[in-house]
Amino acid sequence: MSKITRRKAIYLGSTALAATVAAKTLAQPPTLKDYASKKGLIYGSAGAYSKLSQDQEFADRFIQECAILTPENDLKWKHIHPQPNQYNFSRGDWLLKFAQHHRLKMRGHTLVWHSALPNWVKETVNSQTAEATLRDHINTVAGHYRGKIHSWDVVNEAILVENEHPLGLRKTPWFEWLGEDYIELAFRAAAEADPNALLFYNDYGLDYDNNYEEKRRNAVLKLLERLKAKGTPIHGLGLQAHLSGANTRFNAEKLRQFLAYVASLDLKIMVTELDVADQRLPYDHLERDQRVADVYEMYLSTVLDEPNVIGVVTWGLSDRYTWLSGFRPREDKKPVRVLPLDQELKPKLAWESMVKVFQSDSFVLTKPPLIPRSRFLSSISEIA
Ligand code: 9MR
Repeated sequence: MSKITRRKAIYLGSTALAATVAAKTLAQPPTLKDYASKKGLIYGSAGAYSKLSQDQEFADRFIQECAILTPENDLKWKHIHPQPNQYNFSRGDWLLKFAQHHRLKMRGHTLVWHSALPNWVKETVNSQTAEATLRDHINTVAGHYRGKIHSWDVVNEAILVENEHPLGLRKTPWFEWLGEDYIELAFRAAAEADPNALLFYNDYGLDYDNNYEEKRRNAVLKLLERLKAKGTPIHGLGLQAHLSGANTRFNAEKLRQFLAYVASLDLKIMVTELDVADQRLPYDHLERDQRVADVYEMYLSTVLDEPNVIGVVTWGLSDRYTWLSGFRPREDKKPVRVLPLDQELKPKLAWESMVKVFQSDSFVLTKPPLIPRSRFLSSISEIA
């Protein structure tokens, strides 16, 4: 409510309603999206149709905290393209309306992934039909949401170094049918279908200082370099950032260098799926929340130092709904505490850490000097 309207409400304050509305508006404290936007960043969360449409209290909180929504599952192949000639946009459309109505932007997740594929894909597609199938899907889905999507995760998780491909590529069905070109093809098709969306490559396991993630970072960089060299319409790298509170192998300088290289390819960066698993952390809430919060702070203060980073999306907003409850449960079977808000939708220390980083001037947006490329990137043969 603007100042004038607020004053008017108090002046007309004979009605209890006006007073209540004014008090409520005045009492509304800033939220993550407000702190982020003061730094020129966008903050949001993944959310599912099944939760946002059923849980009003959660949906209300979601729109207070978030400026962008990523459909957690509802745009994946399995849900949106359940049969070869059948598309189901109902849940995606509901989420888009919800976002638009509450002035949130929407991300698109995801056009090409090896997972969440409906059975018909593996049963009926072959190397002769794969290109047409992929093009049809991208044209139809990205075309349906043309002009409405902030950024698409066009290709998700195309790197898997243990597959021992010389370039570190994952042997997904699309790769088996079309070779590496499926990636470029997907970006070109997405650019045609929605010329206004930012087009992202999205992947996990790029965060920690160990050999495995070092190989993954190298493979991702090389992939991005090849795509850029071919003039592929790609605009950014999505860092999923599924972190772990128990992992101590964090090296701010290495991660910062990696991001500087990505930025030097003229790519934006977005944290797309941030959460901090609490397996192997103490049960005690204070201790656990503190460690989880420290990881949020450590990670974000490093990543937000890179000026090409445009936003942060957490993979869920509240511990009430998180994939980690099922996929990374605690050993003691107690509820996980991995997101900014607790199950009651109250801010936790993780929320405070995020605010602290968004408010901080310590990331002063200066690029560190790049170390020579030869020292940073291992040779192609070292990737696999
Ligand atoms: O959180 C998502 C979970 O509900 C789904 O069952 C799963 C399979 O579709 O995908 C989860 O989200 C994943 C995301 O789409 C890609 N990066 C990893 C995420 C966590 O597994």
